[in-house]
Amino acid sequence: MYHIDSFMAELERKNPAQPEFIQAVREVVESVIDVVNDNPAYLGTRILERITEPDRIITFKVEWEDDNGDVHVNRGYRVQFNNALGPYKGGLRFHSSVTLGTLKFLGFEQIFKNSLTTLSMGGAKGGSDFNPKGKSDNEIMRFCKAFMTELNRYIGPDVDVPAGDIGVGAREIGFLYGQYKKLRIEHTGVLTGKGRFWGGSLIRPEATGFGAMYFAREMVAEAGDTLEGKRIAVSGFGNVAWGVAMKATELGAKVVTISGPDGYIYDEEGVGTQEKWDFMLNLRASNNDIVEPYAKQFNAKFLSGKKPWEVQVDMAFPCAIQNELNVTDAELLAANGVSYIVETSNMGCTPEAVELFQKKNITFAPGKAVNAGGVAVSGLEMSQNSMKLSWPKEEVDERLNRIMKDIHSACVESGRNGNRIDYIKGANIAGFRKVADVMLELGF
Ligand code: 2IT
Repeated sequence: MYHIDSFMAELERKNPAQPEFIQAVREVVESVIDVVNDNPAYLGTRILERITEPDRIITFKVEWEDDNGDVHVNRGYRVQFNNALGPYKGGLRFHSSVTLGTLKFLGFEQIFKNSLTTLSMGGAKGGSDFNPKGKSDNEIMRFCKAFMTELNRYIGPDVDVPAGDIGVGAREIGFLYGQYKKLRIEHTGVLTGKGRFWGGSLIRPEATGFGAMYFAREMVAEAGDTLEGKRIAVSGFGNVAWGVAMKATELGAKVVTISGPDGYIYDEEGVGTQEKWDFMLNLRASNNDIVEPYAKQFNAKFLSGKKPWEVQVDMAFPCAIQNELNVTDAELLAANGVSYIVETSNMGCTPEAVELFQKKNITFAPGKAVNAGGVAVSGLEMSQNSMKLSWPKEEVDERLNRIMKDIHSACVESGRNGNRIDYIKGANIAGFRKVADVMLELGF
C-alpha cells in the first residue's frame, strides 16, 4: 500500500529544492493513489517510484558570443522522462527562470498529457536558463546553434522529438533545425513546430489555443451551457493566448484581456481580431516583452503591474506560466462570479487556488488536458513527416477537434463524481493508466 505522506516525503528527500516538480507529482499521486492501491500489479512493481524517476537527464554547457564579442555560458537540459508510449516528446523552454526542477515538472506533466492525446509519444522537456529578452536575432541564432551542437547527439525522429515552449517559437526552431541539418545531413521530423516549407504542419502555431477552446466548448456543453456571449479573461500574449482569443471570437465568446510582464490590457471590444493579432506579432518580433502599446493603438485600457484576474468574467484562461494564478487571484475571480477556469498554461494555478475553485464548485480543468492540443498537432506533424506529405489545414483542424473531444470524454469517464466532473482526477487517472499498463507490458 502506498501512503501519500510517506511517498511524498521520500520523493522530496530524493529531489531537494525542486518545489515545482514536487507540486506536479503530488497532484498526480493524489489523483491516482486509490487506483494504484487497488491494483496488485501496480503495487507489486513499484509503479509510482518508477514513473516519477526520469529515464535520464542530460545537461550540457552552451557557450555563445554576443554582438559585442563577449562570451556567455548557459546551461542546457533535456529531461527524457518516459518513453513507454513512443519517442520522447516535449518542448524546449528558454527563460531566465528555468531550472532542472522546472523541466522535471514539465517533463513529468508531459507524460500524462501525451498519453491523453491518444498518439504515440513519450514525455520529455528541455531548455535553458538563457533569457531571449532583448537579444538580437544574431545572438538568438548563435545561442540556438550552440545549443543544438550539444543536443543533436541525444535526439532523433524515433528517439526524442523536441518542439517549442516559452521563448522558443518558429524562429528558434528554424535555427535549431538548421544546425541539426548541418551536423547530421538529414531532413527528418526531429523537431516539430517547423516552418511551412520545411516539414511543418499547418495549424501547429494556433493548436494549443484552438485546442483549449475546443476543450472549453465540451466543458460548457457538459454543464448544459454554451460559449455564446461568454466573457473571457486571458493572461499572456503569445501564440497560446492568441489562439484562444481568435477561436473564442469564432465560437461566439469574447476575450477581453491579454497580459505581459508590464501589466494587462482590458479591451471591452474583444481582442480576438486579425488586425490586433498582427499588431502584437509585430511588437513581439521586435523583442519587446510588453503589451502597453496595444492600449494606445486600439483605445483600450492598460493596467500597469496588474494581473487580469480582477476583471468580471465568466471564464478565465491562464495562458502564461506555472503558478501564475494564486489564491488571492482565485478569490477575486470567485467574488466576481467566474464559472469556469480553463487552465491553459502548464500548472498555471497554485494548489491553493485550485482548492478554492473546487470548494466553491467552480469548474476547473487542468493544463495537461486543456493544452494537449499543441503537442497533439506536433504528433500529427510527426505523422505527416513520416509519410512525407502534408495535410490541408481543415484536416489538421478536424483531427485536433476530435482529439480534444476524446480527451474531454476520457476526463469525464475517469473523473465523474456524482453529478460533477473532477477534471483533475479524470485527466490524471486516464493519462496514468495507459502509461502504467504499457510499462507493465514492457517489463523493466
Ligand atoms: O507544453 C507543451 O505541451 C508544449 N510546449 C508542446 C510540446 C510539443 O512537443 O509540441
